[in-house]
Amino acid sequence: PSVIYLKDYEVPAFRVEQTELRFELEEEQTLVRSQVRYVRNPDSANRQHPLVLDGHETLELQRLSIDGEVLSDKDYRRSGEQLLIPNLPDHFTLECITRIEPQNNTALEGLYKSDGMFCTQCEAEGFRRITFYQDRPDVMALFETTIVADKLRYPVLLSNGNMVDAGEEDDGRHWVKWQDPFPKPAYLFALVGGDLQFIEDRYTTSSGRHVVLKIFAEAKDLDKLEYAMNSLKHSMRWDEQVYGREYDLDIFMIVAVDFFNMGAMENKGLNIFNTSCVLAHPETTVDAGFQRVEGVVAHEYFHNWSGNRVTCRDWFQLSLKEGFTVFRDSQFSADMNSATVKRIEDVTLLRTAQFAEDAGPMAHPVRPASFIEISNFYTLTVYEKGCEVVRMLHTLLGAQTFRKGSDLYFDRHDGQAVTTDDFVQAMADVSGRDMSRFKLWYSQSGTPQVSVTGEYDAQNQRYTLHMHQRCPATPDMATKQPFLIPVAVGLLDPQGADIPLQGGETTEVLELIATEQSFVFENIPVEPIPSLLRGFSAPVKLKFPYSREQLVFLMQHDSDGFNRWDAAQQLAVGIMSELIADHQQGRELILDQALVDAYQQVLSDTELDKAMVAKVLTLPSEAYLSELAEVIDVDGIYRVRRFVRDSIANQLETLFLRIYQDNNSAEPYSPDAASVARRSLKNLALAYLMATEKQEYLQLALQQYRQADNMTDSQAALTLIVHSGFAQQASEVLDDFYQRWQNESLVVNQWLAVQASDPKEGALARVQALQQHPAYDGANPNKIRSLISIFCAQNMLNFHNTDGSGYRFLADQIIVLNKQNPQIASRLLTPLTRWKRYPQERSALMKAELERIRNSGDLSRDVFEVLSKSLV
Ligand code: DPP
Ligand code: ZN
Repeated sequence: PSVIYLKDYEVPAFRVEQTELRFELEEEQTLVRSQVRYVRNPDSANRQHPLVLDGHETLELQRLSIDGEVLSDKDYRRSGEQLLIPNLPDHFTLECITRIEPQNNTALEGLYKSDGMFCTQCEAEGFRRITFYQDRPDVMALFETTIVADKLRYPVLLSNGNMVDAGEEDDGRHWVKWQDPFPKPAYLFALVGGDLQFIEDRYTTSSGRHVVLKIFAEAKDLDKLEYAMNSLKHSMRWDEQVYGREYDLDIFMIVAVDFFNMGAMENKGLNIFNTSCVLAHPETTVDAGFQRVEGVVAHEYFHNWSGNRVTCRDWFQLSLKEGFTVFRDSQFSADMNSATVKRIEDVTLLRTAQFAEDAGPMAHPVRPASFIEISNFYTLTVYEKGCEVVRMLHTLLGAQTFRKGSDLYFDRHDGQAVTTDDFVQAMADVSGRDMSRFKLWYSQSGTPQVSVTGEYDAQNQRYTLHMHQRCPATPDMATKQPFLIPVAVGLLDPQGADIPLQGGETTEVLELIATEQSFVFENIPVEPIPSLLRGFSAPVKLKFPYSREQLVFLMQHDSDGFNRWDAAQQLAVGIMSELIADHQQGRELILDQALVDAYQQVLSDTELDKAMVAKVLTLPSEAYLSELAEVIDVDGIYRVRRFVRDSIANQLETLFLRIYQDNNSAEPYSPDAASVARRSLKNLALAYLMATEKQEYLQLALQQYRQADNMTDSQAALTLIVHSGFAQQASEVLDDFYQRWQNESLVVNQWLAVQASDPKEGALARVQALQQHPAYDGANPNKIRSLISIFCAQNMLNFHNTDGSGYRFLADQIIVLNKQNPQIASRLLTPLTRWKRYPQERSALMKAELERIRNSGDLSRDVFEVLSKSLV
């Protein structure tokens, strides 16, 4: 497989004026006829250039004609994934008929079948599995799509834009024609054909356009669509109010499908969603699921402007739409719920998973410089770090100027395919700032590290912060230039109040641009305690030599909610890291009372937001501790985390019981922020109580399991019981849960996940047995994720079993999936790619499995790329 470089970008030799598609959907085959009007691109350097079309090897070419004249196979050349047609006039219409087999498409890219319905996924390069086309985002065209299918089996036939015509044929088939008035690249094309039901609503935009909203699903899921509909309406209003962006068609549709590689897809006017990101009902969906639906519905809707109206020039620019859109959806979710909690959740994901990506073999900049398979770059770096980069622009420019910049960006580039440079240029133009140093965030990989020290000069009432930045080498880039790092800072006096800074503000955004830099604060009457990187103002690792007392002080007093939580994290991480070292040295583990006291204070503070209390009292995860470790000590991390959890549980037992009882309300379920907060605190208390392993708390958990009127409470209890040492009860509730929910596919996924993450010995055998269970389907990505990915990512002790069985198991799965669904296979590889972070014994076993996959035969581009980078 060859490497594709950003530096080699060339404009397409031809542009497309119009794309007409006709699909005949049948059981054994689908015939696709495309009629495309091409014009030679005056911007293309070479006027003799052939037309280069992309087409996957699975395409069976039946007919090719130009302006009505059929081409013979001497008139074109098919090589690999490309079809080249030389000697073309400047204007012509190419007709192409291909035969494809969606029913046998297990990769779930292009046109495929999910549970008997036809659907598509064309981003990034799926359209080439439908017909021969310039499958690149800078080729934008008007699409007209006719779909023909059996009326009884496929009563609903959908595509992008507006439905303009429909009819019936004599043979029981019917047809529908759709027209999309907005030019778009092929990756935004979508088609759906199936026996679907829908709910319908209406929305009037701020300028008075009436929009019909429809959400489609299988009949059995019709009662789970209301929350997504409300989220959609909230998103539409929010985008008008916050970004001045209105919807632009008369209809907006969402379709829920069960077999889907990603979360959802923003196809113009016809979003296609993984059921897991759209279905929600109190009885079957946990709180986090509701929030995910709200966030993903918003994300895909927001893409209508940041992605569709203004799209990417090439796939290196993916973060142009993804980073910006993740930023927009995170602002939306913050507005709809608790901003601080949302920030904590986003930063937790970034610090555990994105920082690990930056420290691993697949490290890449937000705008990668090269790739072998673009599907491998739908990453935490492009999405979450890309979001942080946009957030830094927002922080540096302020909300108002940022909005001017986004307005300019949308106005200037509406209908175009552009680059991240164009985005930053709009921000530079409205602010008058030179953004060249800032742009290093797009081109340099790795997580910058910032060390800070403070110096107080009492005589001159002057406080100085000395900062130093460095960015470790990554496999793709040895040396880095200093970044522009916005560090939001506040200074606390000994009573915990913010000291007013220059201009009367209590938070100042310092701009660290050099390797070493000092920042001076004048008129500081007492030695302050600094609150650094407030709101996590930059995606960096920041170190300041706080004492434990100072961290406790910040936990109690910092006016920045995020930093209060972060102080608790730093305190716990510091204590746990020491304990891990003790464990390695065979010393007795003794928990620093400071942590218990701090937790007790937080639990007793009735003023605090419950969601915050639950976040503060959640110990750093095994994954986060692993990311922070130089060499990952699997057993040490696991044992120490257990020890700390159990010690806290035993010491604060009465307090946890009171918290549990106080928050165990009998009110009917509601997914609003306050109720979510109450349940999260209650279930956290139950988790600590269960850690004591006392019978009475098992009874409490069983009671909650039986009486819960919602999935959040019943699943929390289920997980605690199954993961506890009470084997008898664990197997009873597992059976009961399955009996009750076996017809709800998404709930069954939870049932699989609870077992896959059970840390008790023998987990691998249980996972392997579940693969044979009727509830499992090895072709469905959601099932694979719930069982295999959860086992490998969240069952540390069992996956990393020193006999190598976990690694061997994963490699076996990848070898099968490599042929069946390369995108999923490649994602599953992630835990093994981190082999260099583990001690010799484990790392050798992991590496051997990577090598075994490499030698297993034909590798997909997806798996090949990740393997070859990991085995360097
Ligand atoms: N469907 C993916 C997303 O919305 C890729 N565009 O992020
Ligand atoms: Zn997206």
